[in-house]
Amino acid sequence: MKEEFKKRLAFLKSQHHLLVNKKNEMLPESNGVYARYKNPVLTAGHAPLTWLYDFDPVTNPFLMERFGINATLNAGAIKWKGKYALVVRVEGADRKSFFAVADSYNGIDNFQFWEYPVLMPETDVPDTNIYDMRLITHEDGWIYGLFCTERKDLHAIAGDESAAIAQCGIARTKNLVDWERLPDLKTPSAQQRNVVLHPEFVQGQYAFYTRPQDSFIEAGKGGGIGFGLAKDITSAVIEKETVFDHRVYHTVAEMKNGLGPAPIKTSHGWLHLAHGVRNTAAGLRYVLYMFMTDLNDITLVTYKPGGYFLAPEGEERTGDVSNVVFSNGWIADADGTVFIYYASSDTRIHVATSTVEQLTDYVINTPEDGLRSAASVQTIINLVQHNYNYLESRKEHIPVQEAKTYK
Ligand code: M1P
Repeated sequence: MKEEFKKRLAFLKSQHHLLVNKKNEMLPESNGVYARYKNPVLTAGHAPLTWLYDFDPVTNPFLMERFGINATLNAGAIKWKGKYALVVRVEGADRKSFFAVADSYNGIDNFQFWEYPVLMPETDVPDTNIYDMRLITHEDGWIYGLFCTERKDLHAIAGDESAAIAQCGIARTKNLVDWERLPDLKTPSAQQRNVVLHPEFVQGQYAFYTRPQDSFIEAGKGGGIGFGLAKDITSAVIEKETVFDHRVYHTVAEMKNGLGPAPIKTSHGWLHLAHGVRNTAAGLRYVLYMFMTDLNDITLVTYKPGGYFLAPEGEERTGDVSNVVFSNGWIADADGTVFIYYASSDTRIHVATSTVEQLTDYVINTPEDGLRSAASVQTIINLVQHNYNYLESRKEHIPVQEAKTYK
């Protein structure tokens, strides 16, 4: 083996080892709702070297990459055999996404990819691109993976090579390795993305959260996050789709929204994490928001805090598609800790931690969006007056000047 080859191989291995074994740490500053962490939990650099390189000096004398990985993003999440497992959207340099499992013992660092990416079976109409899997442990005993399957729009006008059709692909597994592909979901809408399966039966049927859209990018008259029931998961058809979390003018979900992971059941209701999109001069801006629905009527939104829950910060703001945060995976541990996995700018995956108790407090006690500037000011006035009343009740007299800056 040539000296140069050996040196480069040793360098690649040590760099990879350092990255995968890097310790993560919770950042001290926090809004009290969740904590962010210093390092992303997964990046393109975490991909196993065996996926990238041919290590045979005869067939690859320059030890060049033979397959490029561009990004790791939008991961489904599940607690699996005591570990925190992510089914990651991995995007190659060829712009095709595929799924791969990575797991970690503590959920915040040392994520390692499994040996091979997921071999997802195709339907009769092969997928061109698959991405953004939601993992759902359903009460029927299966683990479902719902994802976006994208194919070329065969009815597009001649010369349009970008027109595509997005639909919901469905697969199920018992071990995260062998997947049974089921027929794609059928709904009354032209296209679908961000479809999630509810973990429990509703009226004896499979319950889906949908995101109807008129075209590949535009939600159009689709209007928001929808809901529908299907009798059979092995040929799932939603006859009636009803939007229950609407897009609203001048809110974080003005242009588009979509559900994130499957909701977490709490004693107060179902906790939901979703993404919302607004358009700006600099392009689309994606943030995460939360809401809660009723335990019995799961399409009844009972609490919806105003504004975003999490928006990109610092290096999260830049990447392949800048100014984006997106989440389709979280894990609630038995002790109430919640690990929220979110991708920034379609490039890398991060974790934020909170608890079911904190998130429930957040959705119940954060004021709703008043939909007008004056309403936002009134919300602040209410808070200030509440604080003064509280301080007065405790007979804590604060000088006027100090009161102005009291935090
Ligand atoms: O680029 C941002 C996101 O855009 C799409 O989400 P949505 O359909 O809600 O607009 C998806 O392609 C998603 O993967 C991507 O992160």
